[in-house]
Amino acid sequence: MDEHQVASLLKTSELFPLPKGVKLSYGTAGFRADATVLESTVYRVGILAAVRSIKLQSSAVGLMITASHNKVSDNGVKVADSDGGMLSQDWEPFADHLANVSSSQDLVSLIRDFVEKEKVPVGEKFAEVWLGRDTRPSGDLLLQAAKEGVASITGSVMFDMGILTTPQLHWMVRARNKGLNATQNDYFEQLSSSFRCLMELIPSGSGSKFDGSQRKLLVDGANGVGGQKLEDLKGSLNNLVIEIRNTGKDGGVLNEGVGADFVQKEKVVPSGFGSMDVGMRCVSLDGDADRLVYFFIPSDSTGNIELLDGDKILSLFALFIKEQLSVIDTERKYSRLGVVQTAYANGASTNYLKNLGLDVVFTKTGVKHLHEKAAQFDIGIYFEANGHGTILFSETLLSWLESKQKDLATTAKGSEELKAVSRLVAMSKLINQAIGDALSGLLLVEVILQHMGWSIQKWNELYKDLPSRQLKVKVPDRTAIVTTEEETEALKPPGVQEAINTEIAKYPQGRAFIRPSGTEDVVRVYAEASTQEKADNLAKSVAQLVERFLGSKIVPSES
Ligand code: 16G
Ligand code: MG
Repeated sequence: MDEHQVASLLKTSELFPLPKGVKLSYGTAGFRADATVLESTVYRVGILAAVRSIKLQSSAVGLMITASHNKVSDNGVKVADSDGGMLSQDWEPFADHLANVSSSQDLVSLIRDFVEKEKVPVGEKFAEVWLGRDTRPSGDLLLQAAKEGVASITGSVMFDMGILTTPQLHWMVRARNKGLNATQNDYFEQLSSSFRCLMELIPSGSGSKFDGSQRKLLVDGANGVGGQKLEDLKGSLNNLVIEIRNTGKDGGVLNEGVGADFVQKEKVVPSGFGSMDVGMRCVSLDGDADRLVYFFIPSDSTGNIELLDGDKILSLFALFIKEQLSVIDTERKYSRLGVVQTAYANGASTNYLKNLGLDVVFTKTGVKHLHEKAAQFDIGIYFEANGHGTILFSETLLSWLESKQKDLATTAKGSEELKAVSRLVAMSKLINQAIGDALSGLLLVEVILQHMGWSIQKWNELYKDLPSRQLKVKVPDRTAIVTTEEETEALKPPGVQEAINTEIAKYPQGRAFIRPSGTEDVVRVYAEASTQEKADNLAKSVAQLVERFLGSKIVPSES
């Protein structure tokens, strides 16, 4: 780093002092804090994104200011790596140091040491950073801070893409680095054209089962960005009527009583929905539209819903893909299909998937872990129960499919084989290959339901969820809990797992685990059992064990 670079960093960092007492961690998916204390962090993430881009030979890197599922004053910032995925995990410690170093001098030394150690050619190559932001008023100020950070690295180029869903920015970064068109219009065009293509491939018998009202989908936009973007996209979709509520434009508050996180955790009807919607197919997005869950209101509802979570979406996708593969690759020579879940996956879903004959593997919580595992298959489907997930197609499989499609188009026009291949190719374009994406996810669900000729109730019957309960426990030090890689068992503190096992053994179909949260200062407890009452009791006794072993208190308001 030359003098000019050092001077630039010293000058700009003075503008963004770190507020006293703030300690942040990149955590599972970026920095999160109240918008009022996040400016200096966002400025520093601007620096991080620029340095990362230079390290990757000036590939585009994304910086996203997000409004995921947290309350309206909370904000988040994260980096999209050059492949469109999450920031490479080996850069997370640098991100942590960068966010927490206090003086400008220390900040500069930290960057200088890192750049030297990692041999990042700062000053020789330029950086390219793509910026996206959420819908909140705080986004403006935070975006300015991000721009200052990027600009403080000599020779940086940046593209401000405005208000976006998080997956849109990830998609754009991926497309840009593949040399493809990467604007919002290109994103919409890819989604709508692959959706239309899949619609055209629906067997005539099933499609016709979808009468007028079945074509209607009610969307809960969490008062975030997703509903607004879907509003822009819906005009170019055929055979689907989309009614969007909670767009945030009618004064509703982001994530307050609405959205995927609320619906999945509380299992109650979100604001804006009610008795007039009984039986209708509904979907909830989260605030930055990187997750989705479906639900319907049963006729005897007293505020409760029937939830179709990430596991059920995954199961629908798996079934559809398996059906297509059975037509084109009977011996499964070319297409290893795998499913990735976490410990939070409902046991009934895992059984269902295994009974389909699928390879089911588990990783720890967090998109980056699931994504990495899914990429090891030819087709890897990953979903967390909370609605984060997508389907990854390997390059090898895609080129095999594309050449097969070409051959069949001349030799076997109109054949079932050609249709199956074409469906898979269109699917790989519809579903976001960079990260889970509520918009592309819901379009795929919709087209598959029409393909099957299924109502949401019929889809829900694939399997019946085992009753479950989640609790959180506030502890003095959540790092005292160390778990196995898949988070299903606690290795530390000594004795806690044995005590948990004793509790589990008391319940038919009992399953429970504890893990430290990666996003909040709590320990999470998950329990499953044959009835809701039993799942509640098991969760409670495991939470009490956490309390006993770690000297803590169960947070009264459960989530
Ligand atoms: C973040 C993760 C999500 C994970 C959740 C767990 C991404 C994009 N998001 O929201 O995958 O399920 O954290 O939170 O990676 P927890 O550690 O507090 O339970
Ligand atoms: Mg989110």
